[in-house]
Amino acid sequence: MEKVDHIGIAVKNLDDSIDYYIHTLGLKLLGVEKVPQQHVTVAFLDAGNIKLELLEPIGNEGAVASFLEKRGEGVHHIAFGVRNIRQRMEELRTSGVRLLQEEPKIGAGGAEVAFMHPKSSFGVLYELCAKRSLGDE
Ligand code: CMX
Repeated sequence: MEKVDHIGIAVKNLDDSIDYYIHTLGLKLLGVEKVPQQHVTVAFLDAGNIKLELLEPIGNEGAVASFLEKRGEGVHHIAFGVRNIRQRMEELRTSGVRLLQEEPKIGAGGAEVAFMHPKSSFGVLYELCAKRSLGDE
């Protein structure tokens, strides 16, 4: 893994939480984007060395809606930036890590993403995230 790229935080209301992060905590809003493939609208905030990704569910389907229903608002996942996502997925699979998909999916910003099941990662939902600008080697 290269580094932690962002921390995903599930929220019920994006506008209310953005207001808190910008005006109370003083972070800078980088952008807001709908990611229908993941059933979420996301907002990225600049937190210095990493970003925070606020995740508001679109409708009642999808992982974030289910998370909010069962566990309430809070930290949802940690995303590692990787260069060659397919190679990392294969290495993790070989090491016995349970991945949630065979192939990467498209996430926010057009990045290729894949998730590791929290049950094989000591209770943490980890994401692998390959930005287009990093490219696959
Ligand atoms: N972090 C840690 N543990 C989690 C979790 C999370 N975010 N979400 C679920 N779990 C745990 C649950 O607590 C539960 O544990 P117990 O059995 O001990 O109670 C177990 O995982 C199964 O959870 P569940 O509520 O039954 O939920 P599902 O199995 O339906 O889904 C998961 C869990 C991880 C497979 C699903 O959330 C998933 O596929 N996530 C990947 C995609 C995703 O999260 N997309 C949203 C982000 C998109 C983006 O960043 O753009």
